[in-house]
Amino acid sequence: ALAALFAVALLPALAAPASAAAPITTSIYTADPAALVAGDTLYLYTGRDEAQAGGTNFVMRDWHVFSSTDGTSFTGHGARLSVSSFPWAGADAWASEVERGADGRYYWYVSVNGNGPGWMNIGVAVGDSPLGPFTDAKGGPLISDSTPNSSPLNIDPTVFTDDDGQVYMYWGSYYGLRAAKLRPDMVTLDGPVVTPQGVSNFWEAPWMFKRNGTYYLAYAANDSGCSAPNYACIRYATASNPLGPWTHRGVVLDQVSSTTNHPAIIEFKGQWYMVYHNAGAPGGGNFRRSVTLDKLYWNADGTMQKVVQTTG
Ligand code: FUB
Repeated sequence: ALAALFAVALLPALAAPASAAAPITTSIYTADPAALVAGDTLYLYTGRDEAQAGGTNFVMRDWHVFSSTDGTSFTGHGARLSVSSFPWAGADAWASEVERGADGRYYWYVSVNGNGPGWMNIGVAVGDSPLGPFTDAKGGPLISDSTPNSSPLNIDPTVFTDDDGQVYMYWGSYYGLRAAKLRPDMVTLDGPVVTPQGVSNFWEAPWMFKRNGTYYLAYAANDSGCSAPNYACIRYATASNPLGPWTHRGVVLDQVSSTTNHPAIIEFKGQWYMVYHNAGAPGGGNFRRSVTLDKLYWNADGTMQKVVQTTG
């Protein structure tokens, strides 16, 4: 259903990027990036688009890892997690994110279709290194349709650890952003699911981070103020508390050549990056997307400059 919503639209000339940044790989189609810095390495965790040319829906079975030591060239490490890693799941390896726990292990939160417990769920796997191997950490969904106050669509987890060690997770779609604290075990909710306030036109794909004491939440929006019908731009909001209330700050990435988009914003070796996806690779499309990245720059007042999409 989500795919159908995004299936057809034309880019208006005004909002279309002049060119698309180079993909991190052209060996496979990749989507929904999450970024993690560990040591001197930038890791990107992505989904894989396997739709045939002209396909009209997502075909996504596993999640892949890429790494870079310079923020420019990436090494592929193959599929490190798949739908079959979760015995309770059945399909749809949608957006994910990896967070390091206080125990030094790496927790990979995923959107995945349940084989019984709900449509889309949040699952979590764990591994001892950024490359895994990863195994199901909970034996069932962390979030499902039966979770009190769950989102209308339980997808797109972003997990953030504050300076005091408290871990938060945000997720959702169809304008249903949700958030909850996680216990130090990284796999159990710590308190109720809440609905953050003040996040204008939230659609999906939240990405949470903190800079200079301010909390930032970037996300895909698809309102007419920033994108053509059925396309997305990336808006962002700031807050002085991790659960809000949030203040909308504007568009940080205009719409791209794919209907969906999904941000990861990270500092690596002193340079900030916007990691996202588009349909720019050869043979690409709305269901054959490619992850790419561009440099992101800050204004003195803590707002983000709109990302310039380059030719890479
Ligand atoms: O890739 C499948 C879904 O499309 C993701 O979960 C959303 O963020 C959007 O990119």
